[in-house]
Amino acid sequence: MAPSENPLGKAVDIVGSAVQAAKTVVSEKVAGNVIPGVPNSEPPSIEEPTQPREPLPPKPASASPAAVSPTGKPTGAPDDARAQSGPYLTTAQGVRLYDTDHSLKAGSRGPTLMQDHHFREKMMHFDHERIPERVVHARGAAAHGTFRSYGTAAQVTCARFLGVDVETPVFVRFSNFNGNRGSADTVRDTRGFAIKFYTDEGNYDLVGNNIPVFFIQDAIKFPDMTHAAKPHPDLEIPQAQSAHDTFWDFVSLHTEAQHHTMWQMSDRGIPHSWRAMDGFGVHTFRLVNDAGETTLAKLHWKPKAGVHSQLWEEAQITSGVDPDFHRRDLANAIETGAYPEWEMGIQTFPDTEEQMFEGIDLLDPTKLVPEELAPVQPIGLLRLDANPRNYFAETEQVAFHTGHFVRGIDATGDPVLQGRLFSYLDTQLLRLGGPNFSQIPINRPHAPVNDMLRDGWHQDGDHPGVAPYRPNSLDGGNPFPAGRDADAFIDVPRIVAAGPKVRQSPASFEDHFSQPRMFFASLSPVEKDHTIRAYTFELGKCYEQAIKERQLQALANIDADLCAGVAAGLGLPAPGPTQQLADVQPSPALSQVGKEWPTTGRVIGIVADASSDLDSVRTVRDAVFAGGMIPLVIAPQGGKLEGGSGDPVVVQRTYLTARSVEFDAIVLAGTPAPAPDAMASTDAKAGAPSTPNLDPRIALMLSEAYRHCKALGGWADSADAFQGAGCPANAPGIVLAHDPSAVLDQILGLLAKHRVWERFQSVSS
Ligand code: HDE
Repeated sequence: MAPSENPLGKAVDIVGSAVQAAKTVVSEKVAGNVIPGVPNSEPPSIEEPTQPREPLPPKPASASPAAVSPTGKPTGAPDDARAQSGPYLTTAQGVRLYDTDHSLKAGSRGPTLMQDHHFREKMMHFDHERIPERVVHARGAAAHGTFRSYGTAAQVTCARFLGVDVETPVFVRFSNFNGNRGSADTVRDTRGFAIKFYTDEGNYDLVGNNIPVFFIQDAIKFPDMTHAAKPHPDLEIPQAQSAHDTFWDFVSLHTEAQHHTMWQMSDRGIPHSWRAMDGFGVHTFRLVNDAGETTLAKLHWKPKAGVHSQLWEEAQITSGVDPDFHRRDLANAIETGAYPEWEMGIQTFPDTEEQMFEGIDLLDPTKLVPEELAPVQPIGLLRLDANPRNYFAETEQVAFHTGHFVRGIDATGDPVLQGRLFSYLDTQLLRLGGPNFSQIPINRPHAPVNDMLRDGWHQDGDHPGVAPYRPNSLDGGNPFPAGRDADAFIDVPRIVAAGPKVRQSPASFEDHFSQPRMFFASLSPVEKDHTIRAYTFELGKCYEQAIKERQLQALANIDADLCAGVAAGLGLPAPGPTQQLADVQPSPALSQVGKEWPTTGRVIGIVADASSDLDSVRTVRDAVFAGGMIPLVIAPQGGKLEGGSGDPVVVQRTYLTARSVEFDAIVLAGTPAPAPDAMASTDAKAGAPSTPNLDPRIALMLSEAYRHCKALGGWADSADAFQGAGCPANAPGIVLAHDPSAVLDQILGLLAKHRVWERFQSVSS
């Protein structure tokens, strides 16, 4: 394969521009011999550097916000204009300093002098380094990229960024709804999927989730819902989990939450990675075309990698072994050039007075429209290709707002969307310290801004003119309102039905059970098993019987088998339904099992030691890399394995640092004998002692990967390893052959289906 065709092309392209040391790193990476994730663009020296030099260049796979002014003008400034500059340590005022290790004291034994301006400034800044974390979606990470539109939505919207072949820069932040900023990535939760499009008509934010419905039907319930999901207020436990009494107390009473809760209990609540996760705008939006015609639409993101989840045990292990699993996965994929991609799609509906489609109320955010009734039409491709250079400046300070629309896209009366239109601006005032957050570099529009907004905390603009008001003559009348011909935003003049002022929802919002019933009926048997287990686990962690019984009643109104399965696990009787169960058609599109997807970007562990045939290891490693995947060599110790006819093989994980959860598939170059540091009887990670000729940590790794239905394989004498780990060699998804390339071929076939589900019999039907 020519370098330019390599799916990891970026790693190849950057060789020319990086500094010499980074070149070494990249070219080794091209050979598949180095892993992504090194901290900087240049390896450090062992001795502390003493020669003054400019700051190191950033890592090639990262980018910073565009060089535009606070009012959207391109500044032409270099990419690193906002970075630290100069070889010398200075104060914030640019004054060079000769020492930052000692405060200024009256003699070496003190006391410290009040006049120490450097100490005062350093401490003052440190004391104010934190800003309030997001009240929800605090845990997250982000990447830069591009959205290229196909033009297929141009008939229904005049939004220019959705025209034919228009390319728009984006910044995308993924998040967990529930946990604090420091919580683990892989907990059971709803994931945020928020996108800022820097369009040439102004910024458009699409602030969505990986679940197409929401817990509530009215924004006024959001504080209640959030308080219930968060840790209990007395002891602040449990962190980042819904398996506790207050959550189930609320959702079992507030039954409109049942549909969202069901998605969260399904495999969708534990995505394998953000790049294998759907995104949904949730609400119905109103699109407007150039002729002023309107269409209602739901917005979707479909990952090219397919939707893929962790198993529950895998997620729990990952939370401990690598709490940063999702953010690391995203950054590593980008760094290796396996750029994550999603196709954007729309479901469209006629903008009728009732705003209903096939009996589904389009303003009810607890309802989805099955794809079989309204197909998702692809309208563009999102690709993420650069990591942030500074987490705080970009990921923490990015401010999304559901009201950041561009012309051609407008709100509907969905009561949750209406409330969000207030909340997102309000929250930025506290988090980002005032009304000028849109001037923070990551939030700056790339379109000209002339807003007559003035002053306030952190004002970064330097506005000339004397008349920031309209009408004026002193500034020559500037700025002028734009007419329709000058692409002004369109407020759709929709008739608002007259009626009494009331606090109530429409009658159509009262059905809380038919769609969760449809969702459960659409799952494959293995997905049903997982969902039943998840409910059983979560309710099993509640202390109050009344709450369990109440939730069982809600499940009885959804599906008898689901209710019976959970009740059996809880040791409680399964109640019968209290209302007529709806007659529902399954929607096969809701299941994530049974399809095939590209294997690009998947991680394959290769276990080898000094006794292995290293040429076979090189062959497999290079083939994995050439296929756009990430090979990681796992050996007894770090360093390199020498032997055979090629370069030494770089070891990326050791038996001690590796854990099965990191790999989508594992292959063995033989049976790895116990390494010198193996402590079968005392090392908690070692698991139960197995056969004497197998390292116990590899035994644990294989048995976990086996239970998690991962593709496994090996050559040479690796059959012994599987036997020693208790994995039947003839089980589905264990590939044993003499030819390593043949093993890999079969492994890739299995990987395309994500998991070897047929390894175990499902309980559900
Ligand atoms: Fe949010 N939500 N939300 N939300 N939401 C926030 O805004 C809110 C809702 C979502 O990466 C906050 O800047 C209310 C639905 C994401 O920065 C806050 C209601 C959906 C993110 C807020 C909702 C979301 C947020 C907290 C009910 C899916 C993270 C910090 C009316 C369609 C964005 C912030 C990021 C963040 C309020 C409901 C998704 C407090 C009041 C429905 C992905 O303003």
